[in-house]
Amino acid sequence: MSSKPRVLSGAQPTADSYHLGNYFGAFKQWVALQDEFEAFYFIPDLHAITVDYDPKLLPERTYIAAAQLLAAGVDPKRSALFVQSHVPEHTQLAWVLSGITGFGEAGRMTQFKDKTAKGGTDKASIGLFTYPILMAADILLYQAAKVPVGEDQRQHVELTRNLAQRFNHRFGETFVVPEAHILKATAKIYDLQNPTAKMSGSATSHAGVVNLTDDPKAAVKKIRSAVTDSGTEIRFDPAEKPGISNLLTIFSALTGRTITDIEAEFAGQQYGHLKVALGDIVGDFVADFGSRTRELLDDRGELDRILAEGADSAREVASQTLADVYRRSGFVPSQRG
Ligand code: AQP
Repeated sequence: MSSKPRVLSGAQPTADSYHLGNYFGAFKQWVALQDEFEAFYFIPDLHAITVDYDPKLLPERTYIAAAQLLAAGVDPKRSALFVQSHVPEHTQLAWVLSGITGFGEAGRMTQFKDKTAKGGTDKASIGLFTYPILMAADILLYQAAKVPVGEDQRQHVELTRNLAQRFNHRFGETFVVPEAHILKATAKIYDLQNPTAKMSGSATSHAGVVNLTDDPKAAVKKIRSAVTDSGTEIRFDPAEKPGISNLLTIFSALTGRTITDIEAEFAGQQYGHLKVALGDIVGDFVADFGSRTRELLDDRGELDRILAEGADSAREVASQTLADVYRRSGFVPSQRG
């Protein structure tokens, strides 16, 4: 077993593709952390069923998720890549943690409030309400020191820290208390049509969401039609110019260039010039990403093999943590192993 600290993160298979927000907010960091950490990355299919979903679509979406994570650079030789439902310890630990989570505490999670804002809480599932407890179990099972996520997940990681500390205090030192790892520059990528809302897979319209396997022409069109701000100056100013600032963030993240450098290149030019240049960059990116994803999807046997190996590595760690938790919780050990 590795002596490196551990890192864990997941991304839900709730759409036919991940989007640029997932890529920059999460996946780029996942890939960067693979050397320094023992990495566990997973596809949270159990989380995906907490909202209305089609069970006929879920298997394909799970394979697409796996292929896209590999295409993004998750390396199965260095990281365990697995499907959440293949590791039953996640739900087992979540139940134990639900016993030490306050109802009021769970009720303060803003993502639940956001996700139920439209339909109301009466229509929401209990699963959506307790989702952060399952997420805490996801993280704590692996004794993860760091959790690379976008800004929207900060509060959930904070809850996880509280639960870890509470359990450790009541039952003895059991869990590593994890930290969120959030890259400031790309912590929140915004919807191109509504640049004050986050780019989201469940947006009602995908006109402002660039999916990683969008048809390149469609992606170029989305960038060219992005909502921009009043004025003409191309300057990074999220408060006054959220639309242009979002485009500059994406430009910088895709090219590795600094925002200052990009501002200097476009000094004195119109918004349209920036959009055309960025459209071309995004078009090339999705063309390349899409073809790599399709190639990976063509070999289901290999995807199954990678996911099975990932689940084996995950269970090795998860089963030990759960056994420790059960023992500390006072459960009589099963004699059947
Ligand atoms: N717009 C975003 N900017 C930066 N990071 C983002 N993430 C999501 N949207 C952005 C990060 O991506 C990872 C995976 O997210 P998720 O699939 O678990 O769920 P989510 O945060 O709820 O993402 P979506 O797209 O909004 O999905 P829906 O709407 O379907 O639930 C996380 O690390 C997240 O922070």
